[in-house]
Amino acid sequence: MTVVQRPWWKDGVVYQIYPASFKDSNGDGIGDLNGIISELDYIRSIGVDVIWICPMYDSPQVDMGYDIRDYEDVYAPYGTVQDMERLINETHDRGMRIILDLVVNHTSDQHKWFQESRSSKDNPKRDWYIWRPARTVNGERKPPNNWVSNFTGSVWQWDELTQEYYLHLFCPEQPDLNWENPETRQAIYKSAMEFWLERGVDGFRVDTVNMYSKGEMLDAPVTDPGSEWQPAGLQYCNGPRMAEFLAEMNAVLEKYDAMTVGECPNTPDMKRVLQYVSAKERQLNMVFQFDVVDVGQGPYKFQTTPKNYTLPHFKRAIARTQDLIRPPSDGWTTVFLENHDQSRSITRFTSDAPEHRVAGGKMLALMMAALSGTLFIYQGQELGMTNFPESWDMSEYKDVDSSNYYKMVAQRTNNDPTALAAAHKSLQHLARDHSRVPMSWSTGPHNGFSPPDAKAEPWMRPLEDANVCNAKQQKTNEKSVLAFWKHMLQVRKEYSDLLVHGQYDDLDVEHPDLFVFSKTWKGKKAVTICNFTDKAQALEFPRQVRDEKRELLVSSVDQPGDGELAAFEGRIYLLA
Ligand code: TEU
Ligand code: CA
Repeated sequence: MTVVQRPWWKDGVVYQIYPASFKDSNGDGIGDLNGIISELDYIRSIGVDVIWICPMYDSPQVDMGYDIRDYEDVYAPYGTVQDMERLINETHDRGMRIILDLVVNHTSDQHKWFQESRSSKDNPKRDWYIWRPARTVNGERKPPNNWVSNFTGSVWQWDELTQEYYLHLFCPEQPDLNWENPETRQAIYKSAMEFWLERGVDGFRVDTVNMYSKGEMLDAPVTDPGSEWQPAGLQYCNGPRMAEFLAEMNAVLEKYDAMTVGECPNTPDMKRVLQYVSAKERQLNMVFQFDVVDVGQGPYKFQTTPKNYTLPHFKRAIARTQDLIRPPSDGWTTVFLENHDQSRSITRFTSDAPEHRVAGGKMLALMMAALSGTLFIYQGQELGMTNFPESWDMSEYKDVDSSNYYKMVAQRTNNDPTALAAAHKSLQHLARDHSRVPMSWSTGPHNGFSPPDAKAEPWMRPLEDANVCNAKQQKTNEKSVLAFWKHMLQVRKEYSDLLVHGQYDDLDVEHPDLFVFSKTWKGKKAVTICNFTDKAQALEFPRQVRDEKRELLVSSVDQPGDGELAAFEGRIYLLA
């Protein structure tokens, strides 16, 4: 089989849509498929090639659709399968492609497979999920191991009816499928993949893809002595049968020329990541590593304070993802700073102070457009949307991840007000909720997310700053973050050899304020320089490129100074 050097998914720019929060067409306060269809021209105008739709499947929404009840149906408030068919066609009509979220590590506990599985020990689908008897420790019933779930508490849920535990790496309402069972795997391919591939989708973002093979499920070492349940991500990710499962899955995907981008948490071993993305291994086209978005996080994601990292930390994380394509690698990589599991990048990595947010948003756009790999933009990022403010109280946080964390802190500290204030503060910085607020479309009622005469309030509170940050106003403002993104995506296309495919080198990893990196491609070279501080900095190039002749390709500010970079200014130079 010949390997295509530039398949469509390498140069493509992907725009991620969170259906609940993108656009509400019928005024029930929840985004929907008709809302997405109505904004396809807007999306196209940004310069995007592919849209990725977060789970729109039938679901009880314990984890916002990552708990799927029926792969072959659509969550009713979002629309119907017919609406999806229309969305697929309308996307294709505009020359774009569409990928869906493939969530097959687990289902909802309301999926009919699980309903059958839990009904009796000898049900034919019993083995489709992961059931284990209890351990007895000092006469007490205990789960089979000590693993902590991604949303706090044990990964094991006791089921009274059949007197066994089942495994759930996420919520108890998200039981893990048993990938060891070949019949289960075939059912997954048919229901979750082929059903939609037959309807024309162009690929999948593959949720928690490295968790399918769980290995021996032994106790994890105690790294959190205050808890009975221990982090075990390094054990349940990247298990022994991953390559085999992915090869099997790929046989289905290749029939449709479908692309895959796999979510790849808990994988510090770069050799492992390289295997997943290597072209000749044929496992996944590319992955989302967590290196960059984990910068500044504590041992448990939220156990930290805002901006608890240095610029060299950030640069080293970027280097780890960029190095995936360094020769002799035949792999591919991704560029992203945001998604529905992350708070906003301007807040995290620059400054969301009113005087800096536009500059910060533009600089990050420039930096991302200059990095190699497939570029992913999350809805609202193109407008420079930021986190919601500290003044919003805990009732505005709707995500199970946030509320479980807050409850855990309350329980562990006996409701200590200082600890709870710290928990609130870290959530204000890192909670998944910040990316899930309604899109700010205009200054109208509900920020234009719902129609003016909507019968219900939006499911999450809209941001208060739509007067300075909304799509309608930015479309006609050439100085807007949106206008700059459009420009950068054009620049990226025009110089795709260097910017999308070039080899990355950090020119001064230890510099605490400036991020300077080069991209090279067959004798051509570009240098990107970004000022990550809120003050002007002298424009000084590292020795490797100091004496080279250079021509300014683009700056993120209107009037770039001669010997100085403005606060949060980025530039790309072409070297002669
Ligand atoms: O996320 C899986 C994941 O590993 C994390 O990013 C997760 O969100 C984090 O541990 C919580 O702090 C995927 C989805 O992107 C996420 O939205 C789902 O909640 C999760 O899988 C379960 O399907
Ligand atoms: Ca709606």
